[in-house]
Amino acid sequence: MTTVHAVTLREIRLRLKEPFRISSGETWDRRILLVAVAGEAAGRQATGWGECVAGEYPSYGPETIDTARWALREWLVPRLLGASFDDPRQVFPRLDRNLRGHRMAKAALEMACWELAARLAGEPLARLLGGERREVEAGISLGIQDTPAALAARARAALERGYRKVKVKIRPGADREYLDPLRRELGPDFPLAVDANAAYTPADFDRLAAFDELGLLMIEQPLEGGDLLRHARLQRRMTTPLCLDESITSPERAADMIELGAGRIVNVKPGRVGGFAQSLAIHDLCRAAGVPVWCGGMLESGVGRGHNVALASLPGFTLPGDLSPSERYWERDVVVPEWTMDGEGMVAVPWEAPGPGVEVDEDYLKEITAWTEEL
Ligand code: OSB
Ligand code: MG
Repeated sequence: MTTVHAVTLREIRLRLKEPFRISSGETWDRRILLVAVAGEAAGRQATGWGECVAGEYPSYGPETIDTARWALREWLVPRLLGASFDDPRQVFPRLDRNLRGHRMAKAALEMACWELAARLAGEPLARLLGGERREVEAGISLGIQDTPAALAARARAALERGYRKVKVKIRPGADREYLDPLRRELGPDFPLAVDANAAYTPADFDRLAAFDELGLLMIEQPLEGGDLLRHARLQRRMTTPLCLDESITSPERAADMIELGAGRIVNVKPGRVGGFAQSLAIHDLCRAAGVPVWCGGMLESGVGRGHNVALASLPGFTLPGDLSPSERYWERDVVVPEWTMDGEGMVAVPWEAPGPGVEVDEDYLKEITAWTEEL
């Protein structure tokens, strides 16, 4: 049994190596909310870390780092302080009962509890989650570039670095003019995906349907997150699989997607769905239905990346994840060792050390901390 003694919220500032542009806006200086949960089991003490994936503005989803801080301090952390659990699966229901939304805030706390439980048990996080793979395939997510030639050059460099998939951000006005030359650059067979972050509407259906000519691995979230009906209509017109990201906020939404035919692939981001228990439920139901899943990213620091890598080691994660190594994002990451990728686009899943297999560099963290709050 694990007992939670204290929770510390902390905001760090971490500048990306370069701005990341998607249809709804640009990010450069990341404000990242970290959660540290201190607890004990059988007389042993440990700390589990969690990372909240909410951004600064409510453009990807309704939460922000500031709403997450509020929700954690006022409602979520009080539900766990002094409480005990036998299994980290019990944490999400406790956070979710009569408390709607705020899934990114819930996820940060819940995943910290899983990490805590793994550290206290001396087990790798991947094993606690039911993972099997020793290494996971990585893809790169490329932001919208200034010119098609710049995008083609970035994609070629990624292919040469070993990445197993290239995903490019698109929006109306920056799609085919970028994608046609890109497909020629990468050749017809290289796994190429696009992500619109909900920038299209049914008025664009003819244009989107013609994307079938590009031989894409998938089209991620072309329409509004809440709009499963129109995704289903678009999917019926296309052979390219649609993949849903923003739409899938719970296992129930994943089941709806499958039943409605609103998509054929799910991007699982544990931070978006409320944590690991919810992610495992989505993984299990998609696997039972023969729907492939893969692990998405939210420009996480090494803390969140460790959780994503552990999750991606589950057997249903059959497509390369947005799991770039630390060097793709940061001059210096907050964990030791940093996350690396080999020349074949594989990221090793830590199976030797307890927890995520990396340690937070607390001295560096202090240097980049904007505030902390101990609860
Ligand atoms: O839609 O997958 C997305 C980053 C921020 C917000 C939304 C998304 C993304 C990414 C980044 O695609 C993937 C990564 O972390 O490398
Ligand atoms: Mg996406």
